[in-house]
Amino acid sequence: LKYTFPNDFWWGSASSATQIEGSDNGIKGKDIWDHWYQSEPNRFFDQIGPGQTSDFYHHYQEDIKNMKQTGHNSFRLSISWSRLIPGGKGEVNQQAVDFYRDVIDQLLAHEIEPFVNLFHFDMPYPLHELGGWENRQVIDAYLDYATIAFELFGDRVKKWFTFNEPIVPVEGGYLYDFHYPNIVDFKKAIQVAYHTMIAHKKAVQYYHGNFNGEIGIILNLTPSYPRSQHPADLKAAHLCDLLFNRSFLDPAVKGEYPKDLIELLATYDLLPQIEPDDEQLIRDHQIDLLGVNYYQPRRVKAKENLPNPASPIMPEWFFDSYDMPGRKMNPYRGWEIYEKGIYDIMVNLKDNYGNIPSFISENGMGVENEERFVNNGQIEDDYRIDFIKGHLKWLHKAILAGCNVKGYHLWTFLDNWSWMNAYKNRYGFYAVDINTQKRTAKKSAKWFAKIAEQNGFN
Ligand code: BGP
Repeated sequence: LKYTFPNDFWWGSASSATQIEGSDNGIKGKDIWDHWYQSEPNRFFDQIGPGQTSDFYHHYQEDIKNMKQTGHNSFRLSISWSRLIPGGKGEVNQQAVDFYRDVIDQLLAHEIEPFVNLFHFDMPYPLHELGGWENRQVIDAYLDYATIAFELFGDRVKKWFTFNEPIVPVEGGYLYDFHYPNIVDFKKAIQVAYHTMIAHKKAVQYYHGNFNGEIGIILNLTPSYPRSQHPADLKAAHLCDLLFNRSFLDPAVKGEYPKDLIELLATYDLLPQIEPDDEQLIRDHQIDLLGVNYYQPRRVKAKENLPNPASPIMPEWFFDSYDMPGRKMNPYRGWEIYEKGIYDIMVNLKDNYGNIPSFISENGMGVENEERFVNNGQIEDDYRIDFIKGHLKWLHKAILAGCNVKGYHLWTFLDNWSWMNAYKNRYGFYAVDINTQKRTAKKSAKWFAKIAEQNGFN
């Protein structure tokens, strides 16, 4: 084979609880998404909510068999905090314990290693009412939840993740308007990001002190490419990288925040409130494993006009985005496709982050109205096969260059509900008819089974 991957390479896919389980199934407390959908359905694409989604809650046995058929040796799920502990803190829901235990056991029985993530955008609503991540007490509630999850499932699960894309609730909820509570307040955004990192560190500290598996974090690393080598463009790309990547990457992997980031925040009076022991906590508890979600890069240039000082401070005060001429776009969803980005990320981790063990924890191609590609009862998603192949070629090149890459997970296994986009963008190896819950393998599922079995492709 032209592209052969290392032995024990992790082939699989990723999911999240809110997006596949169905909030209306089983006993579950409200999270912010249930609340937001119930109070403002018009915000959501086609007014479809998280109530049923792809009903993994009742179909997991079938889905796990299908994962096996699709060549999976690993699969990422998340635990829904508000299913496990419906009030956010306090009583544990035994029905949820039984459900997650059985999901994990079924995965193990099929020789699919469970990668379990604790938080995927789904703050329990009662904790949101206390201020969510703005409130330091919520860190204690998170640590209680993490501890309970480790104790309940830690005998079976050996790969844990504290957060998926922790920058996204910061951006979506406190700067732009695609997550609850959708307010614009840069200072709060920084506090929320900081508290999330403290929660992450406390979970890592507890896990390392009491368990023997590996624990990490999943970050959406978006390379910031400058328009030119002009110093002003380079500076713009650097600031963008500090805010959107290094704000989590550096403390998680190196145990410290970048000095330039601290200076930038200090200049604008944006530094968060900290407590005396935080510095040591951040310094001493590094991750074992880094998940990298990669969809598209950021194209950045120097600001053309100075920001209006009377307007609220935003990341865009420091750089402008631009549409690079000739860039390749996904015609079915509108995001840029730039396969080499995956290589650049991995080389950066090798050169600047101690070559930390890492893997692609999400990469995928969303397609609107994917039914149009049905032929003989199957979605012929050759575009997705090309997309995966293109990225895997660059990942392979990164491995040849010495990068410590352990695996590749597609986003996602089943077509699912996706936050404000609801069911608009389909990403799965399996199509799901949301009325009948019938699952149908796409062409890419069969192709992926083959490359996983061969451990590579030509
Ligand atoms: C990632 C999230 C996933 C998923 C994916 C696709 O950032 O971790 O949860 O939503 O993006 O997003 P979308 O459906 O909006 O295209």
